[in-house]
Amino acid sequence: MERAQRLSARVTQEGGRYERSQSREPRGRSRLVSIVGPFQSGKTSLLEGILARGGAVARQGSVREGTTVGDSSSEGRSHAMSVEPNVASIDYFGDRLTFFDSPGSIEFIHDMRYALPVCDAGVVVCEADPRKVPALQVILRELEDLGLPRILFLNKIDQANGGLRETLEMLQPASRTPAAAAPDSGLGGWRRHRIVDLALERAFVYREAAPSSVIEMRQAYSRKKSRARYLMLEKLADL
Ligand SMILES: Nc1nc2c(ncn2[C@@H]2O[C@H](COP(=O)(O)OP(=O)(O)O)[C@@H](O)[C@H]2O)c(=O)[nH]1
Ligand SMILES: [Mg+2]
Repeated sequence: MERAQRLSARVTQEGGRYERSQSREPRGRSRLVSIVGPFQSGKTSLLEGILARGGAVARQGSVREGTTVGDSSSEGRSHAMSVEPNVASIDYFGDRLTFFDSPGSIEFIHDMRYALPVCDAGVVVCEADPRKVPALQVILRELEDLGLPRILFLNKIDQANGGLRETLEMLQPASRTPAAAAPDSGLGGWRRHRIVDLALERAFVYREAAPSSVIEMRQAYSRKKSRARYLMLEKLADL
């Protein structure tokens, strides 16, 4: 209970800072996020998507066409794979988010190891492919051992056969902690979604291939949100 209250005070303080800075100017905090995952899972492509949606590049590049911001060395381009880390930033609601996309090939795992201890979080790009689960496990262990907050980003859903539940079950052995799906993250489910960020107490609308916009939280919804936020913090405090 006490831990939940302390946690609540901390996220409220952080949330206040967000609310005061909803512009895209970089005047909030800096966060370093590592993009990791098995070889060829789509890390550099994800970085490209983030840069395009975050307004850092006008047009999203493609690994196949050799037009990405990352992998721009001649060696990277000729192999169509990362041979060194790619680092790039976007400004997101007043915070500067810097992404560190490390090569997934096992020969380059040291690049990931050097960076992880100074990262704030990890995005683990994975595929619904059972052959990639052992490699995913190796990478997740590194993050787990450092206690780094992590989210799985399920990529190549255009090639996936099973549903979300089967995919989670298939990926679960790679993670020591239970993997949970973000609500309504089934195909197409996000398209017109309003999302409530319980931790930072703000609501926004997800728009396909465009920056999200912050919206006002309706009064009626606000009470429900307070309850859900309290339950979430209680749960987190028990972990
Ligand atoms: N079908 C499909 N291919 C993808 C997707 N994302 C990336 N790729 C392809 O997968 C290959 C590896 O992508 P890349 O971003 O270099 O992976 P990385 O090694 O993890 O950085 C490239 O040929 C991409 O075009 C996706 O969502 N679907
Ligand atoms: Mg890459």
